[in-house]
Amino acid sequence: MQLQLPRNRRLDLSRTKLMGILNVTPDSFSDGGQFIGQAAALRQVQQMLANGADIIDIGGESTRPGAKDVNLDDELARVIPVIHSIRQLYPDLPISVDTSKARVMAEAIAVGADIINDVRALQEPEALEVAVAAKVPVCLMHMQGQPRSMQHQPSYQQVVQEVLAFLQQRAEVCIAAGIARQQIIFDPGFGFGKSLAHNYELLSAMSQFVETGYPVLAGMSRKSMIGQLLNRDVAERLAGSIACATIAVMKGAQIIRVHDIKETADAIKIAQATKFGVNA
Ligand code: YH5
Repeated sequence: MQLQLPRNRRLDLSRTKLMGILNVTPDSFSDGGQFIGQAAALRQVQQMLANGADIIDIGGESTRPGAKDVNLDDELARVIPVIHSIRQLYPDLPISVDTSKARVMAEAIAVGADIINDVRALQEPEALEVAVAAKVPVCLMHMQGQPRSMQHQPSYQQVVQEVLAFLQQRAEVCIAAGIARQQIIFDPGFGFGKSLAHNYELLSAMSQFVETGYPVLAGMSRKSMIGQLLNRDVAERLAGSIACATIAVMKGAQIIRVHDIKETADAIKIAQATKFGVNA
């Protein structure tokens, strides 16, 4: 299984890939402006790569529970210069852009992004068209509601069936519009309109997502499914995050999206050795 990236590059998914999170929201790089934030972002990328990241995921919209929408110009100003300079420094590095806005997708791809990572599964105006034209891989994520209010009263009859059905339906829409089936990634969307119990039902059922034949991305790093279960603040969630990543890999997830690359890379190596043997 491999994704086709621009400029004839490929991303092989026969071994789990680690996606490193690079937030370029003002709360993460707190000068609000260009230069300090830019340099800090590049240092963080360098460190994530040294620690074993395979993909860097760059996002400028806070989609944490309760977060407000970001306007287009702010998101562009945060994300595009950073992607542009990362691409100049690392010509072959797989870069994904975490956005729902068509303009951000288009400009990000123009400056070198390789993958669209959309928590709204290409449902915003023109997003599907941009993705079709770009021919890049797309990660379709499930979310119930919108970030501002999604954790107020998450409700499902059968969370696993409903999330799977949503992703399958979005995949069919994408394929009908011209996206290649082999370029679609599924993501159950941990924490996006899900209760604690819903999140663990989805993790438990990860194999069902893998059995669809689409590559699966799992993003649980530092989320409240860890904090709530363990009663840990964000800064104390590393062990829980590693446990979640390990379980996802054992159940077949191909891409794991995390903050803590070095520690998660070790855990993934253990999981891979267990699954495929130490010599494989
Ligand atoms: C995801 O799961 N998540 S942004 C709240 C936290 C910690 C982390 C402290 N983008 C995903 O990372 N893209 C985000 O509590 C994503 N899958 C994909 N594909 C939210 C996030 C976070 C939120």
